[in-house]
Amino acid sequence: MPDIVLLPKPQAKARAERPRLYKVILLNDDFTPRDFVVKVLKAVFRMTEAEALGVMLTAHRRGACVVAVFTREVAEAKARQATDMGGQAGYPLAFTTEREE
Ligand code: TYC
Repeated sequence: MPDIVLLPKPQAKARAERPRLYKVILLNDDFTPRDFVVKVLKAVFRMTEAEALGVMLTAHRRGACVVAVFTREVAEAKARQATDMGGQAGYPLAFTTEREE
């Protein structure tokens, strides 16, 4: 049996920290048709008709609704893509992102 046992140097961090998450938020407006909002939610966020309808109605009634949560890059890309779909159709539809606490 050896007298001295060499152990591997402990790592500063045992594993990587979890990445911060960002909410994508749908904002209400007075001009974008309801069915267009539902179409965008289904296309960009892969929601079912019922899910998209629920999110759209919550934003319509309360002013805003959290759509989903992603890492920062994905949240920003999806918010931009969804906002651009509205812009290309001539609507002021807007999605924002917000860091989760
Ligand atoms: N308020 C819009 C209307 O009455 C519909 C709408 C809902 C628009 C949700 C945006 O995020 C939104 N036509």
